[in-house]
Amino acid sequence: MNEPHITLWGAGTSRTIRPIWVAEELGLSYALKPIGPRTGETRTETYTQLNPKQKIPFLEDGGLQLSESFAICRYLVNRYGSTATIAPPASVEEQAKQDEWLSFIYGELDETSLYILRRHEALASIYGEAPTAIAAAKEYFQKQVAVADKHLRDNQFLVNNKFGVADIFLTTCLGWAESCGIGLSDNLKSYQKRMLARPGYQAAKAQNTQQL
Ligand SMILES: N[C@@H](CCC(=O)N[C@@H](CS)C(=O)NCC(=O)O)C(=O)O
Repeated sequence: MNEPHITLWGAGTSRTIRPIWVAEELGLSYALKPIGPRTGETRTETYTQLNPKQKIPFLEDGGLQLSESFAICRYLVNRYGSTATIAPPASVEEQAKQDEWLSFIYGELDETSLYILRRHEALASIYGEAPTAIAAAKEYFQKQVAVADKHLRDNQFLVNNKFGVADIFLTTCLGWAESCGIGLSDNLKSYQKRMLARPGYQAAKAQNTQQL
């Protein structure tokens, strides 16, 4: 197989680490362009031509150009995954169960809870103060994450008891939640500890926090 020619754009956030973590777990060689949010780097003419959304993360792989952390991670595993690393879903049903978790985590934990918190707490100077929305988002996060918590009482991982993209999304949301002052249950903390101990995560963290 030819050496992949992958470029990942974006570093420094809970979303940018997702594709980096997948790439590290898969043992891919990739070039990282560690541009950061709100630095102006996502708004340059060159980057805007690549990604008119002016957002990170972003992937280039040969002729493929892809935005959205969910789509990038899913693509990398389906394209380069193996049973030795992260296996692509073995069946349509397994893909469906993974998508169920991913949609849930991305929709309910990331966008509906944590991103609301971020916009109206740390980024309130841009998006406005909204104390009621902040309190509701914290409560909503706890209600939703309880579903994953319950599942993880009987399972090591989210899907089919093997590590996958859904675990990467949940783990990044748990860390993000903690940084917003949301407490986690002991069960979620022990799951998080196992995920963060993975060499793939450690390598990704070093890449994601490199000097911009
Ligand atoms: N739905 C997108 C969200 C991407 C996103 O909002 N990224 C933020 C950083 S975490 C960003 O690029 N902000 C750009 C900016 O504000 O300059 C994804 O999951 O990739």
